[in-house]
Amino acid sequence: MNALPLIHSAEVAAAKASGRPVVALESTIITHGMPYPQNLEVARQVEDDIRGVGVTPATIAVIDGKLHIGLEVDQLETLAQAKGVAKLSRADLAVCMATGGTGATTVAATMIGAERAGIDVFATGGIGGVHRGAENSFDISADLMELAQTRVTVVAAGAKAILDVDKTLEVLETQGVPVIAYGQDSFPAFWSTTSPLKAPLRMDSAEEIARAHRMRALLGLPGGQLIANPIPVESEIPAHDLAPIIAKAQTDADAHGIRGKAVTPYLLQRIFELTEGRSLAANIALVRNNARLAAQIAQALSDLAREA
Ligand code: PSU
Ligand code: MN
Repeated sequence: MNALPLIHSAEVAAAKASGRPVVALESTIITHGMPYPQNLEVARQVEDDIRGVGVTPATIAVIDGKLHIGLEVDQLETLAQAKGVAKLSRADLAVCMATGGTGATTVAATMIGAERAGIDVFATGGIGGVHRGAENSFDISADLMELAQTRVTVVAAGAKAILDVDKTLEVLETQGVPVIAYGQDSFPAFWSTTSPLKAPLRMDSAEEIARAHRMRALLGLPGGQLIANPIPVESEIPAHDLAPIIAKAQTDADAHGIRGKAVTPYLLQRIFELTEGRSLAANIALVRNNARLAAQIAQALSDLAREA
């Protein structure tokens, strides 16, 4: 076993063979981010949104020890219904694969898979970040350090208010990660188009973002870019509606002693329950919006490569 056990779906293999652009998608959002059956519907819809731009989607996951770049229809269905699937970040990926396990990839692990498969762009909902109270818990997502070392452009809707957004931006700055708001100055706040914080950088087109991605590579800089794409305004939920719900979810997590990698899935699940699905509709809208932008960036990168 000297080769990395990496399997492309038929669709991704065909796209790569003919040099067509591919966008990576994570699988933790399916197994730990949304309830069944909406998770499956959304996963399929998001793949179709990418195909609608003429780009190929590659949902990434580990199945029976193999790193899958793109899932077949039955594999996606099985994963969406599976219970107790492992959540894999940078720390867990190799152990899961070496032991023949099955797991869903977080932003960090999906970036690693995408880079190994030669995929430059990845769409998700929200990234992990610095949790509230991190000065005591030290709970800082490995996603932030991954953005600093793995060369993938990640499109997300900013950071959820379950995180300390100020501290998350500070860590990204320290790590040298470009945080680029798309089409506005404000750093978007996941369910809301804007936050009180200004994003460090702004770009207004997929082409500019593609050029910046390429320029980082030409400079020999490791690491990716975080594109903060605001939720479509018609789908947003005002921050003040969610603030008490997030506070309650956090109190419940503390009361139940939720720690480590269980924290983010617990908070997401609790917020779905407490909003009775309202957060889910917004979540779906923003993930689809991110998928479309990611596909445009992947297309622009592919056009740039052809020019050069
Ligand atoms: N934030 C969301 N939705 C998600 C996640 C985060 O709004 O689904 C998932 C992503 O897979 C992300 C992971 O990479 O949680 C972060 O987990 P942790 O905080 O344990 O690093
Ligand atoms: Mn954590």
